[in-house]
Amino acid sequence: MPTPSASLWAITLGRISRSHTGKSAAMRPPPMRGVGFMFTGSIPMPQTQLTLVSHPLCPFVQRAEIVLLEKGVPFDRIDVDLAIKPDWFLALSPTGKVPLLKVSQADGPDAVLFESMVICEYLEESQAGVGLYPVDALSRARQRGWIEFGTATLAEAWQFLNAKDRPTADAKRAAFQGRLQQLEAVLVEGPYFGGAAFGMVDAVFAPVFRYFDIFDPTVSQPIFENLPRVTAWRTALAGRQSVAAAVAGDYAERFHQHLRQHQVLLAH
Ligand SMILES: N[C@@H](CCC(=O)N[C@@H](CS)C(=O)NCC(=O)O)C(=O)O
Repeated sequence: MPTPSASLWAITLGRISRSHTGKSAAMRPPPMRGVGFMFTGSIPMPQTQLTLVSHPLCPFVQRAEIVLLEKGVPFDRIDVDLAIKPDWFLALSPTGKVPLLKVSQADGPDAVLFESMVICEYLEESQAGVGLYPVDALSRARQRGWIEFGTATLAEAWQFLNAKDRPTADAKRAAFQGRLQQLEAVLVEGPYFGGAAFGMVDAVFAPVFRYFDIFDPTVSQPIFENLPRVTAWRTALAGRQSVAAAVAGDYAERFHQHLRQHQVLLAH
C-alpha cells in the first residue's frame, strides 16, 4: 500500500459529486436513499443503489470505479477532502480511508463496505455484467496473488514518485523496476494480464501505470525499457475506456500539483 502520508491529503479539494447514471448528480450528503426494487413494464430496475466515496487522486478508488464501469453498473460518486475529513465520512469509514462503497438496499438496511479489493470482490459477486475473474479456481487464485503483488508494486511506484532525495528515488525506482521485470516474465499473450479479456488484475495495475503516462518520457521511458510485454500491457490499459473514465480530466494537473506542493524530486 502506498503511504500517501500527510502528503497527498494535504491538498485541499472540494467535495464534488458526479453520477454515472447518465444524469448529473447534485451534491448531496449521505445517506442516499436506494431506488428500491421497481418494475418498468417487465424490465427490473436495480435493487440496490451504489455510491462510491472517493478522492480524485486515489489509486484504490480507481480500482473500484474501473470495475463498476466495466460491468456497466450505475453509481454515484462523492469525492471527499481527505485533508479535512467530514464527520459523516469518519462515521462511515472505520479506517478513515477511501474508497467506501455505500450500498442502499430496497429490502434491507444500507451497508458500507471499505477496502478496495473487498469492494471489487463484492461487485464481482453481486453485479451482472462481464466477469472479471477466470472461472477456473486455480487461475482465479493465481490472479488474486498477482493482485497482492499489484498492491506492493503500487507502493514502490508511489514511493519512487514521492521521493525527496536521490538515494531514496534510486532505491525505489530499482524496486519498482524489479517488480516490472517479474511481471514481464509472467505475461504471455496479452493484451491484458489474463490474455484477451480485461480482468481484475488489470483494474489493479491500471492506476499504477497511469502515473507514468503523465510524466515526461525522460522519466517514464527508461523505467519501461526492455520490458516489451509490460509496455504493451500498459498501452492496452491506457487505451481502455473504463480506465480512462476512472479519473477526471484534471487528474494529471492535480497530481503534478500534489508533487509540487510536497517538493518532491519529480516536481516541476
Ligand atoms: N487498503 C486500502 C487503502 C486505501 C487508502 O490508502 N486510501 C487512501 C487514499 S489513496 C486514504 O484514504 N488515505 C487517507 C488517510 O490515510 O488518512 C484499500 O485498498 O482501500
